[in-house]
Amino acid sequence: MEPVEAPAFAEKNPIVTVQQHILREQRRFPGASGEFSFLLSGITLATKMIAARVRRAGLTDTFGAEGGMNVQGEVQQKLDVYANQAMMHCLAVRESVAVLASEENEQPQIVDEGNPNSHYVVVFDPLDGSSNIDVNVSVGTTFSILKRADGATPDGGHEADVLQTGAKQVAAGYVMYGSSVMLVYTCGHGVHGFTLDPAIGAFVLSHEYIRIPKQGKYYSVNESHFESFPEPYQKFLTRIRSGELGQQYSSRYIGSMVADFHRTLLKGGIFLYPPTASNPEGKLRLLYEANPIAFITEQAGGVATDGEHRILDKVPSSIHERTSLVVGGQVEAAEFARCW
Ligand code: AHM
Ligand code: MG
Repeated sequence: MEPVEAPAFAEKNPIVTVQQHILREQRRFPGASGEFSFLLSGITLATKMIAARVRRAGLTDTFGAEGGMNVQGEVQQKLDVYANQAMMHCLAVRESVAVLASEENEQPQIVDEGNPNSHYVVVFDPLDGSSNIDVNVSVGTTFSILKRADGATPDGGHEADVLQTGAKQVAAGYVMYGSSVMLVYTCGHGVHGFTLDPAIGAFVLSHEYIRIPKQGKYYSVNESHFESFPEPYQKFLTRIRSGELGQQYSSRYIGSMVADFHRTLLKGGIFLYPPTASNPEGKLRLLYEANPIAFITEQAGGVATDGEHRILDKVPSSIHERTSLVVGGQVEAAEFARCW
């Protein structure tokens, strides 16, 4: 084998880590200081810590419930607690972070009280789908990054900082702890995916400029609630099952939003969590589940609504507010809209 010069090797085998990618993205913004990439490195560090724990879950007595309830009255899983602590810790030490809000905390947390250099608000679900942990099913972390709201003060303006529409997100993403660990994010310039290379401990660019296919083969919904779905959802599901969209669709439902969405993003189709009898507003949370997914969906060329309205335009009134969610490719979304 011919010896390869170092620069030539780098050109032929360009490894781009998520940090390099963010720095590259940042150059688009004149005056960017690097603080945003440092913030993102808090998320990559925390999610690598979570990934390591998830991988060893059965070995380290971290399966099962912690015993406590979170703010929504659900039993907290041990890994939920760990994931929340990892995210809170890794982000709180980033100077640029002003406010942190988590599914696991009732109130947003103010970081580094009053620091004028803190511009960012990070809202996240540290471990979504955690009821799946005990059976080794994929789970994920979702996050949404906002700039502090105009006029918000360091001493108590934090509700206004968090309660912004999804259209104001400056970046959003998720990490999926699946057969491999993947980070998918957008800063508003396309959607990019990075796979964690366990050999080097870095997220490496593996999916650049992801586009959701115009039409896919799968629909994804918890059909056990079919009878209580509003009529347009029933009509749509009946049509999609009967081949009226010009092809036979298959059903796929994991019950872990990040995993169900990730498949929809890469393979196309539609994911729905409609209002149901037990969750008349929908089950998923607007700020840290629906908003990041909607931002990614739109950046990938898809459509994200609550059934009737664009998710990113919804004005939140509380931090843990729930919403219905319909995300998918252009063909499925157009057909869904026709069912109203
Ligand atoms: P969680 O935040 O308590 O983990 O719940 C959210 C999860 C989503 O990941 C998933 O889409 C949904 O709950 C599944 O709900 P269901 O079991 O009602 O289908
Ligand atoms: Mg959740």
